[in-house]
Amino acid sequence: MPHVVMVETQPEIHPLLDTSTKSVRARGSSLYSPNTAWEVGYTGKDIVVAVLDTGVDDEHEFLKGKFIAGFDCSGPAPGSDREINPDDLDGHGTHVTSIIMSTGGPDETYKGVAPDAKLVDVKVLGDVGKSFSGQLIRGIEWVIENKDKYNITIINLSVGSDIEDPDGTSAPSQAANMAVENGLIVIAAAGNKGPGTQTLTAPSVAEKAICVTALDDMNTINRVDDIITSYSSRGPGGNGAKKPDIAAPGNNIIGARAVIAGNASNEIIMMSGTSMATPHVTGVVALILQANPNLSPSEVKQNLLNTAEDKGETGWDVDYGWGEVEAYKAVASALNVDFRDFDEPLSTQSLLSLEKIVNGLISQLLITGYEILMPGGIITIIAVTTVVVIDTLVYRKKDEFTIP
Ligand SMILES: [Ca+2]
Ligand SMILES: [Ca+2]
Ligand SMILES: [Ca+2]
Ligand SMILES: [Ca+2]
Repeated sequence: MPHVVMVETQPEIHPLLDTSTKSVRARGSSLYSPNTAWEVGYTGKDIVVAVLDTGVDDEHEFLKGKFIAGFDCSGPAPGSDREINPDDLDGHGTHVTSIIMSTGGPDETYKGVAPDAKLVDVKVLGDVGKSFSGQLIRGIEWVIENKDKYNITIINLSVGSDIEDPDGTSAPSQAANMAVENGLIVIAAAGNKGPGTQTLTAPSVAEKAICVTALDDMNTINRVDDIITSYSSRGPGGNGAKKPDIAAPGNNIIGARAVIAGNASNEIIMMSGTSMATPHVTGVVALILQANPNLSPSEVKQNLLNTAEDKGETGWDVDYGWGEVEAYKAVASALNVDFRDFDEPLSTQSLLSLEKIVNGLISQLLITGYEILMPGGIITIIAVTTVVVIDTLVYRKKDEFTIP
């Protein structure tokens, strides 16, 4: 069987996890608040993610209380699979997991995208960071077998194979498709074989997986300057298939640092790669599932792609897929609310729409942070129950309006 390789490059300097979680509009920020997923109440609460990787040092301060179950199929001997809590002697899996669900420790700086999500720790990669695709497949099979027992809904694959698999028909890709057919959402790293085209790796090329390329967020929260990294693998898939699916920050991301052969504490480390981009998308999927647990894997995928922000060439392209992941829009779409982007001041014509969308609790939260100027005073919107529509009603984003 061909080797499975970690998709990770050497770190450079700069951006932080606390920037990238803001860039994807999960965490609140000076730029995007109050229009972020956390601020409308979605933090991935109790969504269970299986991380198939090098194991996870879940005793790390950022990951305490996350562990639900574990499985180790990384051993060399047949029949050595064990249901245990695997140790991470490499560091890759611990870092990846922190991007998904870190609580950030006491000062909460390095929170993951879905800080209330839970972990199933599936070790498919040996401690030297390489293993066989057979073990990856075994890990996927174990998750399928145990998904109901542990309530697993998502698989994060920041691992890839170096096998040629343009059509997504290799054994790992088939296993990824099988997981989706069994109701799981599979998010997989595109690989770090760019910048050439047709460099995607298995199983990210699997038709039903969500294939993620890596962006550099340029150490700014603003998404405008986010750009594809040179190393990120590019599409298309075989026969021009529209792969990758989506892009996310993955360059110079700070996350939890594992301790080799021991218990991790609270240290951090920077890593880069599509391995680090993938868990950003996984975290957003956890937010989506909390918002609407009834969505099927294909509906979640469609939701992600529909709400991604187009980058590069107009429409789908080989670098960004359908664009950069957007947590706030994805959550709003999952809630099926009459979404509008409140970045811009609302016009008077918007009032009827506003009246409509404040009818639901979640919709009310979507407009938190605005103020309505009315004859006789200003109403700060915290949780609206009724909005009276009158011609003279003016509203504004809180703290961004100067009264003449
Ligand atoms: Ca562990
Ligand atoms: Ca360890
Ligand atoms: Ca940026
Ligand atoms: Ca595009």
